[in-house]
Amino acid sequence: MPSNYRLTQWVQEMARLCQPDRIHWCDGTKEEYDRLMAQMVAEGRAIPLQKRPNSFLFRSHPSDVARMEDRTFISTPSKDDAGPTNNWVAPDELKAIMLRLYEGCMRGRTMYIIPFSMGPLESPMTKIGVQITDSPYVVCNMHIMTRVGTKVLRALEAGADFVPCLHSVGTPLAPGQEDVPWPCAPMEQKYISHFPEENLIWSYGSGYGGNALLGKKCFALRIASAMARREGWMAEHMLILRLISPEGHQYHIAAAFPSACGKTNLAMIRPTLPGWRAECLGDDIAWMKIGPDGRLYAINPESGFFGVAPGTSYRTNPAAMDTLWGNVIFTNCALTDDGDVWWDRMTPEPPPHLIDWEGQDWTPDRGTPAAHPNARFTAPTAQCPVISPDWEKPEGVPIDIFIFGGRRATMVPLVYEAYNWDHGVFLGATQSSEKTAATFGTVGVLRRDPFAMLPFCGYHMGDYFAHWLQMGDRLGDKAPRIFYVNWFRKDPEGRWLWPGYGENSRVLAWMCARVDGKVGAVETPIGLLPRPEDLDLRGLDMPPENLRELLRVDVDAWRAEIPDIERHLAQFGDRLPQRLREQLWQLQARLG
Ligand code: GTP
Ligand code: SPV
Ligand code: MN
Repeated sequence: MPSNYRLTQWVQEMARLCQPDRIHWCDGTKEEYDRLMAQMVAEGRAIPLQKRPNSFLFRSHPSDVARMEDRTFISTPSKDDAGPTNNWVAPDELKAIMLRLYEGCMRGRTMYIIPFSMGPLESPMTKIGVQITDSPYVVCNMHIMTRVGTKVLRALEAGADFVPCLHSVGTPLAPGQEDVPWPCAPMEQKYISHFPEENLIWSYGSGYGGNALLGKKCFALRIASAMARREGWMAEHMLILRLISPEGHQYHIAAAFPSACGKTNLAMIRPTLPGWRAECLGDDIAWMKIGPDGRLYAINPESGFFGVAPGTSYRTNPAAMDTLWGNVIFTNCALTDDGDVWWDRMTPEPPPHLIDWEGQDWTPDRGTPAAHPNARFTAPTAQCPVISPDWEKPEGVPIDIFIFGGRRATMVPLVYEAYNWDHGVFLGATQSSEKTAATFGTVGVLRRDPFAMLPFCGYHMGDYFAHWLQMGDRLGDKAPRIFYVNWFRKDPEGRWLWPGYGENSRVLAWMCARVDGKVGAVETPIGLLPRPEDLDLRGLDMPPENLRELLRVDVDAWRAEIPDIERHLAQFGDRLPQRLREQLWQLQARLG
């Protein structure tokens, strides 16, 4: 037990509350990981994969398959400070409800204490957390996703501050009671709660992903975004990528797309444009701070990928496929007869027989997905073959380009550039996307997801917009350029208009040429678009009418979109910055 008074007090208090049978302080070693995995295999919770070294398949309870936005709370003393886009319950009330749930919730189980750091310990941007959990699955995932262990404990002993993260699957065991493979609580007892003014996280009832791996969305986005606003930096739902031109020039790109809208794929892009190369720095979260030279520097606070499995293949994302050679935790993927995992579109043809994510026999004629649409892999970042040698650089990398985007089958062009920072912030603030399986609920419904942070902003979204404007003011002419993309346009038959994946490098190259002032752009009501000849499409077999459609600005459709944008912005009331209201008026004026 470490000699950090606040930490030992907190752990003792939580142990009295949750009443576990045992307490285990995690040291982050491979031995610890192996022991927990062996135990979970013996208990029938994990299936070791014959075909992949040190890799395991887990199947969750069918009710516990994704983040649960309805059960996620930002609990600030005043409802106003959580804003209209967050669920809110007063801290005292929420704590009273949750204390009743936590009481005795770890009976029959082990309480694991996980000291972890978000970011490399040497980085001035790094922050420390301590997660308490009763799920060994969560411990093993945290080993991969964060930096766990004694080094962090030493930092805590030296007095480092930490974010306390309490987690329980909410399924105590009576003496002699047999456990289930994936314990979790019923929906109405699930709570993913944040107390931003105390830098505190309490999660109860779910064992899945962002609900349970508290370093990720809960800490590195919701709590960190609130810290970042107070301290003048940024915590964003963004991948980080280094693109290298044939001349050897480096461009650093950070892109915010909503969940399951292409961050991991873009982060690991294999450019199809001859001579261009790319290195991955992060695939989900960026922490950014203004450096001594006035530019914006980004680090990736994570050390693993918690990636969407379906759709990942050697055709679409070879780097991800090669990352997954071993040391991987798979959740809700299908199992092949020879002891490997499979998911939809992994190979051109499905295997003739599988065990699906619910443990049932599956053959292609079943017509159901073999893996859950939100099936995921947890894999060490360091295993990515295109990881940048600078991915753990303490000071981060200087960002040149921000990209926003989403999944829009119609209307939104392939790419356009913002006229200026304020316009770029307006594009982020009005970002829209069709919903995916990453969050529990209906797939395909269009919604506004500002900066891809709708489920992740730990304070009032109107204040968050103001923070973006203020960061732009501080960055001045060193601010990154801002672009908007849509890889997901479809034709009336439902086929993709744009090939996507590696071919997206053609769009990125245009952005780099814009940054260098080497290429012009067409002024349109919505922003600056490339002319068809500005995109390098050599070697791409695409009908010219597709390109015309991808670069068309449908003024009538955009006019029809205005009332929705107005309604969206109106919900922020007097916390909507006037500068964004002016951007809306300017857009209306340009649309005529
Ligand atoms: P989170 O981990 O939930 O934050 O998701 P993400 O933003 O990292 O999304 P990811 O890269 O995992 O992509 C999600 C799905 O979109 C996968 O099935 C991908 O195959 C698919 N996808 C990604 N990029 C493209 C693209 O350029 N075109 C098309 N058509 N599909 C894409
Ligand atoms: C997302 O939904 O944006 C994810 C997956 O990255 S989870 O960690 O479950 O939130
Ligand atoms: Mn994400």
